[in-house]
Amino acid sequence: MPGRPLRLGGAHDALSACLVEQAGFPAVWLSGFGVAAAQFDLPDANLVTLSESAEAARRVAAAVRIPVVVDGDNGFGDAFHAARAAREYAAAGAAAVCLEDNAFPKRCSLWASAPRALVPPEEMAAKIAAAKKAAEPYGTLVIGRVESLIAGLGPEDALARARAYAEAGADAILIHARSFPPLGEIARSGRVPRPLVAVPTLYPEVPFSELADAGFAAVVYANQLLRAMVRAGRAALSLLRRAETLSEVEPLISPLEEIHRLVRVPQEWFVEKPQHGGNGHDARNPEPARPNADPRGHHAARR
Ligand code: SPV
Ligand code: MG
Repeated sequence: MPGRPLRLGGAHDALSACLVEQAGFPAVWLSGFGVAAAQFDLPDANLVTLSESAEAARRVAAAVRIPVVVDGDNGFGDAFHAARAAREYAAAGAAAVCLEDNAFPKRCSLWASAPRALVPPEEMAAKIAAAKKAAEPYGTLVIGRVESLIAGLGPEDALARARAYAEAGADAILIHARSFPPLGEIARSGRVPRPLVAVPTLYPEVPFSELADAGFAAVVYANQLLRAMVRAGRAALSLLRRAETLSEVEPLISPLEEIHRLVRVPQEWFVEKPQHGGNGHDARNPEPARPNADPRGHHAARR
């Protein structure tokens, strides 16, 4: 009987990664799409540099204790670049780095009609091997990501690439897809000799239990938090633009205390002291203290 896949919550910065952690996800996916959109207002097309992306990874890894899986896009070039990227992410504290076989510059997999090209499988296998060698001393895993189904190359190409990347040293294989049937077939075939990862953004109707039954080891919810934040933010801003008092907006926004707690302000600095004789004010907190609050302001260990 297959086990239950690990659910990875997608984040785009340190604060969103904290939300993922506090929601109870066992690991966070640092989304390239999300970092480009949220931190740079850019499309997901290799416009964010390795330094910028590694810095984002460093901030996220410092902010949470759950493992951080960093989306390393296509490794920014050939095997030399992939090795450097893997080392930078590993040094930043990534538990795993995911590298995809899109040619540089990449086009986001979620764009239905964008022109796209994959690097040849042998070249990608060499990139995976180089990344693995660079990441290994840090204990960082490498996920090989196959884009054949996104690029219209079919399940046989996807399977051949998955097996080649596993052979080259990938610890897990992510096969991206527009729809579930061809991917489900590959997963059920049992012919990929590594744990399989799914990103169901484009087949959201497929139940989690079906992904589990097909044998997936992990499922990435890559951008749902970003999209939730955009929708919630727009609703609050729309009201804010018209409101007579700020109080009208309060039901749509988090209490200040919640933000103070998220960034670990010492509780005694923001919880109101009871007035002498008592004024009936209830200074209890709206939610429990952050489980990973560290009095030194940083985390000694993350994994
Ligand atoms: C990301 O979150 O950046 C991903 C998943 O790579 S996707 O955007 O679906 O390609
Ligand atoms: Mg990405």
